[in-house]
Amino acid sequence: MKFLVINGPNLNLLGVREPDIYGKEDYAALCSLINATAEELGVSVEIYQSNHEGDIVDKIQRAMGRADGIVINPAAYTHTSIAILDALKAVALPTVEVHLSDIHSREPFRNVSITGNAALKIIHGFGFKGYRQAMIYLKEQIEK
Ligand code: CA2
Repeated sequence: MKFLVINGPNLNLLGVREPDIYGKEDYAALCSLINATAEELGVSVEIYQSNHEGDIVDKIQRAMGRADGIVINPAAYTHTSIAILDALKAVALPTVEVHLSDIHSREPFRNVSITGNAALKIIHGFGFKGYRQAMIYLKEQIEK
């Protein structure tokens, strides 16, 4: 089973600023957790990060026939990107959306997830651990 984990804009800056919201650990630590979870679950994983909407759309399109499921944190594009939503719907791969912070208890513009309309589930507010939860849930759904 192969998972694609996609991280959107500015997540590469983790650990640099806003530790009160996103935690103190850096992006490399997040990738380590994702890789360790993949090993624990016996799945293979590709991790992709981009600051560019179109690149994320291209990556989702290329996942068709190559990945069994997607975990995505579209970051700020969560709240704006119909293009990413359409790409996720087009490839129709089981998808779980994850957010480090609790998007419902922040600014009103973060309360709505456009991309989440293509997700089986949205996990938010659990920090890095949310990625592990997302991968476990995704595997369960694919095996169903
Ligand atoms: O909580 C999340 O995971 C978010 O997807 C993170 C996005 C934000 O726009 C979403 O509303 C919620 C922002 C990621 C930016 O990460 C930074 C990390 C360090 C310093 C600055 C930004």
